Amino acid sequence: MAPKGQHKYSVLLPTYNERENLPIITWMLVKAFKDNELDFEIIIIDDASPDGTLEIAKQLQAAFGADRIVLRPRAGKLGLGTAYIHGIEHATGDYVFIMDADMSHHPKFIPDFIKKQKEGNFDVVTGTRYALGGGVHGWDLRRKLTSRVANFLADTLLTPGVSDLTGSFRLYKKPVLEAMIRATKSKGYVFQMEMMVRARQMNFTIGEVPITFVDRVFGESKLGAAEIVGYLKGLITLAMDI
Ligand SMILES: Nc1nc2c(ncn2[C@@H]2O[C@H](COP(=O)(O)OP(=O)(O)O)[C@@H](O)[C@H]2O)c(=O)[nH]1
Ligand SMILES: *[C@@H]1O[C@H](CO)[C@@H](O)[C@H](O)[C@H]1NC(C)=O
Ligand SMILES: [Mg+2]
Repeated sequence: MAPKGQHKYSVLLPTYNERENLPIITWMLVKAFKDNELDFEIIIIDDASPDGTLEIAKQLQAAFGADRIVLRPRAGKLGLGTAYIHGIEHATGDYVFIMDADMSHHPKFIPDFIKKQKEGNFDVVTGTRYALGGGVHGWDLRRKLTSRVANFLADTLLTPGVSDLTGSFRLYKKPVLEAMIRATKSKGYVFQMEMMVRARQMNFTIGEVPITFVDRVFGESKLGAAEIVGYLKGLITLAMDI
């Protein structure tokens, strides 16, 4: 158990059809926190995945305890933005990690985020694939281009002062995340990006750590043509709004 007076970290883990990935990422997260003697909880927000992810989540809760694994399921696929809002409502940590459940965001970087946050008492620490030695592995050319173009467009239109705007592996002070969420209007894939734009507008301090992003091994990406069109629409709306 973590020593008294220490911080507590809540991890928001949105899942949609992640039954193969969820046990691995959960186990690695538990290990990362325990090895570093940190207090934590993992909040799984499953959107009624047809592959039975929630059943797996319940088994993990039985194995690791209800204080460590918190289940916040919803009745349908309602999207990522609202999943974070739903998840944080019951978070008990004073710091919050947001990451993907598909192993693209590796729990081994958790201590790097925490170290960086402490270094500058940053409000937000963001993982970056595009600076400081970060990288992307396992993506085909099309996916790499999509990501680069999305980042370039966002960077040019929004000038947020963060090098990896479309990435989503981040650590927040909980009240800061709540304030950012309150200021954010979009709901889909643009949500994370708008949050960073709002963070800058509110003068929150942002630290960056290099991460490597590895493409998912199990399951499929939920980023299809509809999401890309939605992203572009959201980006333009956001650019006109700031
Ligand atoms: N709860 C919930 N999770 C989602 C939804 N869409 C995607 N996810 C999860 O969000 C994370 C990122 O999704 P992913 O498909 O890997 O996006 P990509 O990495 O951009 O291809 C994964 O953990 C997904 O399971 C959704 O509508 N609801
Ligand atoms: C952020 O900082 C700028 C420059 O110092 C200042 O003009 C602005 O009012 C600040 N914004 C907020 C929300 O504090
Ligand atoms: Mg993914």
